[in-house]
Amino acid sequence: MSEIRRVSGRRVWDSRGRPTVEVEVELGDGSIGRGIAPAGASRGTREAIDLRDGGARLGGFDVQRAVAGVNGEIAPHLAGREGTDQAAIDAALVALDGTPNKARLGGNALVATSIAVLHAAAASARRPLWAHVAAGAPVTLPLPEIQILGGGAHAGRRVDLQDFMVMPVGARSFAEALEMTAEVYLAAGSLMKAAGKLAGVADEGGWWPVFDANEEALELLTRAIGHAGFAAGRDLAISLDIAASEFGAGGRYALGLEKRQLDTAGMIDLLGGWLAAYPIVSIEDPLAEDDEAGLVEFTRRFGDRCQIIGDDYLVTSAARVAHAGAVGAVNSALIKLNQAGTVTETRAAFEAARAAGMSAIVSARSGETEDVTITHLAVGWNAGQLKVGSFARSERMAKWNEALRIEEATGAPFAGRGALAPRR
Ligand code: 2PG
Ligand code: MG
Repeated sequence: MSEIRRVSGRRVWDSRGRPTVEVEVELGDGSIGRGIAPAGASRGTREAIDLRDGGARLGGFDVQRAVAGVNGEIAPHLAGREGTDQAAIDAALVALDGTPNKARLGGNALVATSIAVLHAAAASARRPLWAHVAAGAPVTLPLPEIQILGGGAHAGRRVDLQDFMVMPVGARSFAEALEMTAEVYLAAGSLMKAAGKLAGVADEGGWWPVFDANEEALELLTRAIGHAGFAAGRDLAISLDIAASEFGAGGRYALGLEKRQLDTAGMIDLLGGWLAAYPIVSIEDPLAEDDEAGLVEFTRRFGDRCQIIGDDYLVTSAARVAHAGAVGAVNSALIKLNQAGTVTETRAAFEAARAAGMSAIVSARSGETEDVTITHLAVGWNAGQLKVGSFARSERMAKWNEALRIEEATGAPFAGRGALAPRR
């Protein structure tokens, strides 16, 4: 009775006010699941491609064709199939699309469908999603990575770097981690306001800074941790997403804010200087996705003391994660559902990271919704880390708050500092 009875797609709206795809799946036993596709702004070139209508209307972002594909092609293709066999459903979706990057039906249509099927199966088993995906294995509450300042493509490129985040490494529980972060978020906002450096909030809810140099953000963040009454490094540490593919290619990096160009060696030295001067425990995409030699060199020099995450470079691909592990390009993998396009492929990338000895961070996108699936995956897969954006706006807070509920319901341990790479 858990065969798929109904699949329906509709257009809903994301946190940037752009159209996105929602899919609802109903099984024969009446269980219903729902999934909504998120959307990135700084994307890796090898990600699954969202199907957008283009043209002048709605900035070209409309998804009528993707929704039509759900209702016209995906629904009849999945009807009658076993809804609890996620791997078979996802394989059927990939085969139906037929392209290597999901461009025909759209990564947005596929990922929303795949998530909806997963939720329906959990409902059919009468289990919360985290428990359904854990399948009896031990779980932990993830160490959160929370944005305080937003930059890069999420804030009009006012600073070059994209995410200035904190990780509450001294917290003993997820609840305490959020409370500590709330103090730092407030402190950062008031320090920036007092200094005349606050321009609003960026796409993921972090403060939008008016700085003259990228390093000012690091100084401010370190000061905000202290101002909130914490020890920088011991209680809360800094995590950066450089998103270097946004301003670098072919071994050249153009820092627009500081009006200077660096080569790969210059970027590595710049970041190495920051690692020495600030309590940084994690750096994502320190070099561009096409700069594998640079990533290998960066990891060789700093991988023994800092988590080095691949996002644009790995694009949640099991094959790319395995390759990166073999060449030593990063020691951690960002895991995003819509980069891969289905739950099964996302899980495979996560398992590849584990097999390569890397840490893993389940991550949201800059365009999000009330969908809280990633919180459940981070807990249920025992990923250890979760990246959702800032500590404001309900598409972010919904995901943090869901983890509070899971922590209360399970009493599961908090992953804490031990979740970070390098794994010892
Ligand atoms: C990233 C994400 C989240 P986007 O680069 O890690 O910050 O951004 O969804 O725009 O790719
Ligand atoms: Mg990133």
